[in-house]
Amino acid sequence: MAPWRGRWYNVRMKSTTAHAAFAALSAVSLSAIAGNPLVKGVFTPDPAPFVHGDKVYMFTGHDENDAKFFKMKEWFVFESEDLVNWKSLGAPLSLETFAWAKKDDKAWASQAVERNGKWYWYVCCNCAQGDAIGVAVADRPEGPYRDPIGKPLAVGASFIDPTVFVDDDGRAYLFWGNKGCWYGELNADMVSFKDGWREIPGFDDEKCFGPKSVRMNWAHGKEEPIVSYEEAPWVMKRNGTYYLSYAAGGVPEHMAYSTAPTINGPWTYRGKIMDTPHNSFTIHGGNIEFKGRSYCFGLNYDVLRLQTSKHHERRSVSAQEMEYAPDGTIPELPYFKSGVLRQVGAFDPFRRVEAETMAWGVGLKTEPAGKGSKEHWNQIVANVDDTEHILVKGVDFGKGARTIVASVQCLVPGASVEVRLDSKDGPLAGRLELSAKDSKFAERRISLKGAKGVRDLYFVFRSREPGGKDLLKLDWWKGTK
Ligand code: FUB
Repeated sequence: MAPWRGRWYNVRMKSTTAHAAFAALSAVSLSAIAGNPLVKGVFTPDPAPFVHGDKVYMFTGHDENDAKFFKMKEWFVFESEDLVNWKSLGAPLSLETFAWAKKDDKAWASQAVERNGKWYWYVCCNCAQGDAIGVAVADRPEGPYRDPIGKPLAVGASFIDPTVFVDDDGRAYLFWGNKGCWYGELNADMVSFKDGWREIPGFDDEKCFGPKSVRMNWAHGKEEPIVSYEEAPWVMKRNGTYYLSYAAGGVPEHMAYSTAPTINGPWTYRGKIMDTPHNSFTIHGGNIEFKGRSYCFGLNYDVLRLQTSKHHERRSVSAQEMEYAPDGTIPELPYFKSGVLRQVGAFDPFRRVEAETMAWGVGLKTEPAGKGSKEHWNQIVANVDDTEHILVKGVDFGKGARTIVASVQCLVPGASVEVRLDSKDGPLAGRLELSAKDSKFAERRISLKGAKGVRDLYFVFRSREPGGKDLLKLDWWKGTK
């Protein structure tokens, strides 16, 4: 762990001012956050979105449920066609994938890219020699991933937060670093450097990375200057201009960006993308173009706020649309808020839909379908308690759906699944009662009434007696006409 982490992060978290600010945000209402955060069943920091065909894959870290500071051991993948309903593909990558990685809590930020049919996932973690960048490769975004080189790709102080960029001419580059931004061109194999790496000159230069700020160092009891570039680089290109966005200004961080006419610079500071949010410590973003619109991904703490007003590093990915100004600059965005993300296209219910595809599912867990299964991408929904629900947004039933067939396993006889429309207390379209004879996974048919047009679809789970826990497991569902 780089020394600044211990110094700044720990000290900040003990600050009563910080606690008071977080406490003020404690009352996040459930219904208010149907869009952001994008994933509710698991804490997911450091999003790295990647557009592939008509889907967005999102590679994230994993803040453990009991994390106080960063407690991160694995990385997740999610997939979406509409940016609002996300399917978990599980956690195909962990510190265990890399024999050389220390098995500690530092599975920090990552990014993956597809090239020539292979998926390359760049991560950072600790190794015996210090901070390391590693790479894993797979044939599919959901894995399985393996370490193709059996050693770190790069090792050095503050070597964290890799971001990979493939230019129009096919040349690929890796950028990374905290308090310094290093980069190097990758060979066509994507797992070695062509010519080593170098630091972006003048990373501490205000022209390059923006104004320096001053922060109170609680440990030293005085204000100290903070360099402008902090960490979390993200490289992209638009209309021939290279954009480098990054977390800036020390912690709590804001998001800023610089542009350059070539991948080798010179970089010119262009401004803030997002100001320091009052409830956040880190900010870690990535930008994509999807179906004709531009998006900025990042994180917030809104799922944590449903549980406690105390600050812990339990973060959740969020996103919002952004529009470039005609001159290519990025107007400053407000912090990621609930409900601001528009669904891109309606959801088709007349196909097998994995139950872990959802816009909402607080309290539910997704887990691999088979215990100890290597097919971690085949997830099911578990940990289902009375009144919890799955929301699938903007489902297009067209002229009408007659039934939903669902693969369900009953764990508590008397549990039921209600199919509701528009809200979790909305019109009841159908109900499935479960009994002791349903104790194995099997397809069950739910007759529907009124499921027509584009509606929000809710699966609401109930127990016979109020407050029942761990009622059932749900694998997939499918509408029929
Ligand atoms: O998630 C752990 C670390 O926090 C990341 O590597 C940084 O970018 C910050 O988000």
